[in-house]
Amino acid sequence: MYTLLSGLLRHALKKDEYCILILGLDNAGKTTFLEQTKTKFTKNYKGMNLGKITTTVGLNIGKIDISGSRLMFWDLGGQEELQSLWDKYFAESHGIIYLVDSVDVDRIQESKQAFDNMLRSEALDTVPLLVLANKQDVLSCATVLDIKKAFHDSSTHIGNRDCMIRSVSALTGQGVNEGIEWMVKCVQRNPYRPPRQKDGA
Ligand SMILES: Nc1nc2c(ncn2[C@@H]2O[C@H](COP(=O)(O)OP(=O)(O)OP(=O)(O)O)[C@@H](O)[C@H]2O)c(=O)[nH]1
Ligand SMILES: [Mg+2]
Repeated sequence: MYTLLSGLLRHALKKDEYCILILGLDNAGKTTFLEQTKTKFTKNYKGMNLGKITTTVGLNIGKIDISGSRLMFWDLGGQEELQSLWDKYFAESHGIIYLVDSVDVDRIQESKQAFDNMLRSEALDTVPLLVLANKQDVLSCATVLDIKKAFHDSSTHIGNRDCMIRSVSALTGQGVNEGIEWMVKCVQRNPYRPPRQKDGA
């Protein structure tokens, strides 16, 4: 009886867990986005000062619970020499959040190139993609439409997976909730990448 009850309890406490990679060039705002996400979705979370985040050399990990699921985030460093490490994480990922620095218009093509390289990996087939035009709090930034145009011919690699581009400010938090809520719906309905089962604690 005890074994049955404890087994049922363990089952009830299990959570579907999805791994979301946060990618983009260095300085795009990935770590700021992760910290903002944790702040918004974790009660009483006291994270680091968003204005004091420095470049990521390895990776940052974070988790939130949302809509009955757990999202595990892996925020990888975006510097050129670190981009070759991204594909080590592709096979285990359920979703990609790709940040573009809308202020640094000189690097938008470089960002598109890194995006296309990433999409060439078959390990990412069927994985939902959320492209975020970040730093929209800065008046002089490129608009979502500008970024859409710049990334237009990448659509040939996208196929029929869920894909969305939207504006965000990781610093002020504008658009962060909507982006995360979109992503959780996509990973939950994607039949090709079932979740991992983890203890809910
Ligand atoms: N104005 C503005 N600045 C931002 C925003 N998001 C990030 N930043 C700034 O951009 C700089 C880089 O942010 P990070 O979060 O470290 O960027 P990253 O993509 O993690 O960079 P790497 O770790 O080097 O790959 C920091 O000075 C942030 O404060 C934003 O939405 N608006
Ligand atoms: Mg970083």
